[in-house]
Amino acid sequence: MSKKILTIQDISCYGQCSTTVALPILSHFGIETAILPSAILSTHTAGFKNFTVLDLTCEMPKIINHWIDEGIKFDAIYTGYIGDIRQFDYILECKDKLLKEDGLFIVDPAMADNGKLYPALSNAIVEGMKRITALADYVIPNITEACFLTNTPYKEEQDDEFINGLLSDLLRMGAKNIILTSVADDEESLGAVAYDGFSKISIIKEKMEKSYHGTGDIFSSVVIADILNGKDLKETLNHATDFIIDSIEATIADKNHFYGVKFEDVLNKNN
Ligand code: PXL
Repeated sequence: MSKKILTIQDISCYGQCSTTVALPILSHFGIETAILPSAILSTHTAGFKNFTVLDLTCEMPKIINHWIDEGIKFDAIYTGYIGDIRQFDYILECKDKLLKEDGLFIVDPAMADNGKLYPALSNAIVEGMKRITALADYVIPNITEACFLTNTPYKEEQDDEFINGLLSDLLRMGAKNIILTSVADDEESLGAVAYDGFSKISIIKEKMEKSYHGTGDIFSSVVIADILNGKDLKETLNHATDFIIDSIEATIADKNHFYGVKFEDVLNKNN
């Protein structure tokens, strides 16, 4: 039977990130989706100026209460970009009241990259992300987000001590499984590491010459679909990293396509 997921993140109306990538990917891999939108933006906030934002915090309790009345329950909750700190209480209410007892609470703390918070976000969002990370069955941060979550100074050079420190700090905070992205062995490589406190799985591949916005959301969506479909974690990380590489390859020749990747071409080849 197909699994049912609730994703809580923004709708960036244009720009191929958050909800507009999570839904098609999860559906493609056979997961039934529901959304609790945190905000509606005209575009994402990285690479576009003068974007508009409609905060949807006030609508959240109404939607949640209706679902509670209807007895709706999910196999997983997947949180992404959150623009308002009041929403963390609602996320935790969803976890308490809408998630099945054996359901998975999965946090992608989509808030930062390349050493910096995304433009519209404040440190209060980091504190909220720490709260939900502590309760996560899976947390999927990039290195920058892991640094913010663990109060570790960000640095470009990575070594085992730095990566292991981030993984063990996240585990100590309460996250049960960590999937750390943007991990590299050297300047020519990039990949992800999964850690559950016992074993560490690293999948590091050749780094693409260009990076694109939205690839973190795509990576998380593929990983989450695979986890819900019962795939083994090594296979999952291989699948998700290849999916990103193929999406970048499908995009790179189109110079006008600066805002995201053409993941649709890759979905067509993934059955
Ligand atoms: O891809 C993460 C993301 C999601 N939603 C919005 C964003 C970003 C990253 O900048 O701006 C609105």
